[in-house]
Amino acid sequence: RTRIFSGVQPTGHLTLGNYLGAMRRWVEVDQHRAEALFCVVDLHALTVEHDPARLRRLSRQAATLLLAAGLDPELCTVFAQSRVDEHVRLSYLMECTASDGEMRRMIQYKEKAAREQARGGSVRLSLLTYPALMAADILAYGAQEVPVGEDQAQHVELTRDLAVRFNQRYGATFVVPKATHPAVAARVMDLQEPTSKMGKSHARTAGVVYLLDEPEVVRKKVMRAVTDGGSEVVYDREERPGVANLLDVLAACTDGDPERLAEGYSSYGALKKDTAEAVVEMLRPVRSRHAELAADPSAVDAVLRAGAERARAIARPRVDAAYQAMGLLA
Ligand code: AQP
Repeated sequence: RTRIFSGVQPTGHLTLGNYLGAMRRWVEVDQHRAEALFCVVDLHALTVEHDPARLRRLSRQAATLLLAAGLDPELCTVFAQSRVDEHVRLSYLMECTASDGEMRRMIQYKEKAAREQARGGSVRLSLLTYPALMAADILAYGAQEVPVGEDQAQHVELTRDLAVRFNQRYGATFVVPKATHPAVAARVMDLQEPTSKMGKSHARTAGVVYLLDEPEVVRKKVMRAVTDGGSEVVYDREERPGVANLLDVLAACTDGDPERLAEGYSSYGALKKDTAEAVVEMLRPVRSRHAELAADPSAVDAVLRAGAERARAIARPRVDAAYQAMGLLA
């Protein structure tokens, strides 16, 4: 059976980008067709400035939202990264497989390092080595597929390189994984700045739709989305990124095709209105299920604990094998 691994970082409240780019497919497709593991990657959240109490809250909220969105612990494994030591154990071996130059080339590193510096903070060393931990996350489980948004493609590509290099040098140990992306909305853009991706840790929140935003807030954010010069509704991601983003979101929410949808609109206002309603309707059941689950945090915690145990059992033999293959007295 195909094995799948993916995760979300509790660096902020989960967004429409996380949902359309990743979570929705995990729920609707991946958990049904494969042996799937989904992780709140809380160690990754330590790569940027953080507050311990907030991190704990956001991690619990992210786990609750994964379940609220429809991940079923009977069908898949849901857990927190920090509860399975194998991630960190393998991460060190990945640091010893990767080169410094490879890490420095990562777009996310360059962007986030610049952001941390602009905020006047220092750049944590772990931000540079983040891809080694992410490679460990994936390779520990022998995952063949990694369903992610487009922004993660470069990290998965590096994971593939590390798996191949390790296997060639130390013997066949890892499955070489591949990234999969949704057909539409693989990169949801910020509504106020449609040339950058919608991100949960952005300081300016007006262009970011959070999964737990009230319907009125969602409507307001979508209605105020930046559109482009001109007034014709055409699908052109290069020249008309704002309108294209709305069409992508509407298409994703309604299982439509963005180019075909564009033909049905003669004004930006109508497009925004329909997009806002489609997003509100799509998120409605997630919000209400989240409210139910959040009322009983111990039940969510029990899911995470059982998930971590299952995950550990899958990861341990492969990570042990990697230690031996590298010549450690494992
Ligand atoms: N805008 C997006 N469009 C499509 N997919 C997206 N993903 C994230 N943003 C978009 C996908 O969601 C999954 C989890 O993402 P993450 O937690 O690794 O990253 P993030 O939400 O971008 O959060 P960060 O790192 O805290 O980011 P910034 O600093 O940008 O706000 C992944 O599969 C990701 O591809």
